[in-house]
Amino acid sequence: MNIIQYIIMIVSVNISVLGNIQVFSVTPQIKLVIQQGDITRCSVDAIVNAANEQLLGGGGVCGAIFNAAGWDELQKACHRVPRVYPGINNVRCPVGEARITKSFNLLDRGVRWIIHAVGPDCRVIKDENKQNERLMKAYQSALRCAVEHEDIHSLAFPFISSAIYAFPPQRAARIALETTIAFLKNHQSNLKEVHFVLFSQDDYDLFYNKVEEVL
Ligand code: AR6
Repeated sequence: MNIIQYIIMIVSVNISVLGNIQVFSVTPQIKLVIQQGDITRCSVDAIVNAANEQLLGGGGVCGAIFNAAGWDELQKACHRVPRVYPGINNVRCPVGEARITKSFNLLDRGVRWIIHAVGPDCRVIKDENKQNERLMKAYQSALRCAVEHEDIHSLAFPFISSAIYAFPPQRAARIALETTIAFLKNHQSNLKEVHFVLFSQDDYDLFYNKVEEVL
C-alpha cells in the first residue's frame, strides 16, 4: 500500500466511525449538533438515557448506556433513586420526568453524568395529545436537570421513545427539536452544546431535514 492509499484508508475509517455530523447555532453562545452514531461514544459532560419508569437496565440505547457505564454499578445507583409511590410500585421516574446519576465507567470517555428521561410508551398511551405532551416534558425535564448542574456544558440526547416505545418518528423529531430549541432560547444556562445522536441514517436525515424548519 502506498502513502496515498494509506491516507485514504485512515480518512474513510474515521468518517465511518464518526458518521455524519452537522452543527447549527441556536444562539450566538449555544450550538446544536446533529450527528449519527453511538451516544456512548459521544464526549460530552452528560448523556441522556431513554429510560423506563422503574429505571431498570433495558434494551436499545438504555442497554448500550448500561453496558458502557457498567451494568451493576449503574443499576445500583438507579435503585438508590427514591421510589415515587413507596409500597405501591417501583416507579422512580414517572413518564415525562428525569433523574440524574453518575456515569461510572463512562467517566473514562469524559462523560460525568447520565440523565435518565422517560418518554411515553405509545403502545400504552394511545391519545396523541398525551403522547406529545409527555414527550415534550421528558425533553424539558432532562434539560432542566442539566441546567441545575452547573458543571454540565455539553449534553447529548438520543431519539427518545422512537423505537421500543413506538412513537411515530416524524412527530417525535419535531417535538424533540422544537422543545429543545425553545428551551435553550428561553433559559439562561451554562449549556454551550446540545447534541442529538441518531443511531440510523434515516433518523439522522429526519433530524437534518427538520432542524432548518424549526430553527
Ligand atoms: N446510541 C444512540 N442511539 C441509539 C443507540 C446508541 N447506542 N442504540 C439505540 N439507539 P429505544 P425508547 C436509538 O428503543 O423507544 C429500553 O428498554 C434507537 O435507534 O432505546 O425510548 C428502556 O429501558 C432509537 O432511535 O428507546 C425503555 O424500557 C432511540 O435510540 C424503553 O427501551 C431510542 O430507542 C425505551 O424505549
